[in-house]
Amino acid sequence: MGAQQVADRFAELYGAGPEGVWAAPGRVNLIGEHTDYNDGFVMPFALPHQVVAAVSRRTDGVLRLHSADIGGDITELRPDDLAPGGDHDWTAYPAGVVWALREAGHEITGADVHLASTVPTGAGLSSSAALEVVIALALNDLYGLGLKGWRLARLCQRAENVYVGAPTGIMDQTASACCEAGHALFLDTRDLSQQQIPFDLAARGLRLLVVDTQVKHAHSGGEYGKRRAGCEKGAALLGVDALRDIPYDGLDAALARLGDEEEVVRLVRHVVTENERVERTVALLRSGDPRAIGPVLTEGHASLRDDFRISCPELDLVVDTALAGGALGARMTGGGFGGSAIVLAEAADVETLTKSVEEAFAAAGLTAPRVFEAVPSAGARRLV
Ligand code: GAF
Repeated sequence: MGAQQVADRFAELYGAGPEGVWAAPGRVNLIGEHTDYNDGFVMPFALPHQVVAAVSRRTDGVLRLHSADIGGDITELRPDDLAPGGDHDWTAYPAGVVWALREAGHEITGADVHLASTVPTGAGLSSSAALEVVIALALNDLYGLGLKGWRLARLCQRAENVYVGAPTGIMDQTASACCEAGHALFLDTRDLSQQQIPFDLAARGLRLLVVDTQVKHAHSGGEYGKRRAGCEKGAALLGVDALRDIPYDGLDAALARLGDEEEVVRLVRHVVTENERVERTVALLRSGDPRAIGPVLTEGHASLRDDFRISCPELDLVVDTALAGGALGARMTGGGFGGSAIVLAEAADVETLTKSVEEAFAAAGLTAPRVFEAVPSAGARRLV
C-alpha cells in the first residue's frame, strides 16, 4: 500500500491533502508466548505488512475516521465524548488511542484520518496493535508530544486494555513501535529493556513461513483473560510479583508447592519454561546457529498446546504436517485459539512444505490456509 495512494484518497475524502503519512507494521512472535503479562521475555519481529495512515490535525474537537478496508462513510466522533466500554467496531482502536493520550494529559483537539492496512485481521499478527501504533505515532508527531518507543507502546496498550477492554500485554505494541529491519526484538517486558538481535535467515539459506489458518481469534473473548488470571493466581500462590520471578532451576520446587492446583501448575510450567526458551533462542542466534532454534520453537508449541491449552486442531495440523515434511521447527504464534503458525525451514524445502500443508488442509475439509514468507521488517515510522 503506497503512501501516495493513501494520501490521494485522504484528499478525496477530506478535500485537502494530509499533513503527513505514517506506517506501523504487524508482527510475528518468534518465541515467548503469554510471557508478556507475566513480566517475562518475548522475541517478536515486524512484518512487511503494515497499516498506513494519512492524518491531519483539526482544532474543532472532532475526530474523523475512515478505512479503505472497511469502506463506507466517514465515522465522526468527538474526543470529549469518548469513554471506555460499550460495543466496539474497528474505530475503537484509533478512538482508544486518542482517549488514552488525552487521559495522559496530552491536548488533542481533533484529527482527520484515512487508513489502509495489509495486515491480515484476526490472524494473530497484531493488526490491532499496528492500528493503535500508527495513530499514536501520527498524533505524537503532529502534536509534538515527545513520545517514543515503549512510552508510545504503553499508551497504546492502555487504549486496548481499558478503552477496548482486551486484557493484553505490552508485546505487540512494542514490536510495532520498536522493531528494526533484519532483526528480532529481544524484549524484557518487566523493565522494557530491548536488544535488537540480527535475524537474517535468508543469508543462511533458511526461511520462516507464516501459515494463517484462517481460524479467526479475538482477545476480548474470555479464554485469554482466563489464562492471564490463572497466571496471576499462580504468582499469588507462590508469593512472587509475577511468574517471571520463578527461576527455571526453581521450577520443580515451585510446582511442588502448588500441590493439586493442576491448572495453575500447567500455566506456571508453560510460562517458566517459555522464558527459558526465549533465552535459549537468543543465545543460539548470537552464537550464529539459527538452525538450532528449530527444536526450541517446536518445544514451545507443545507447551502451548499441552500446558497452556491455547492451540487448536488447525494450528496443530500445520505444525505436525510441517515437521513430518522435514521443517526444522514449527509452532503457533500470537495469542492462540486460531490465527497463525510459523515454520522454520531450509529454503529448498519451502515449496514442498507449503504444498503439503495446503494438501493436509484440503484433505481435512478445511478452508485453504494463507502461506507467506516472513521477512523481518522496519518498525513504525513517518513515510511522508
Ligand atoms: C496477544 C497479546 F496481545 C500479547 O500481549 C501477548 O500476550 C500474546 O497474545 C501472547 O504471547 O498477541
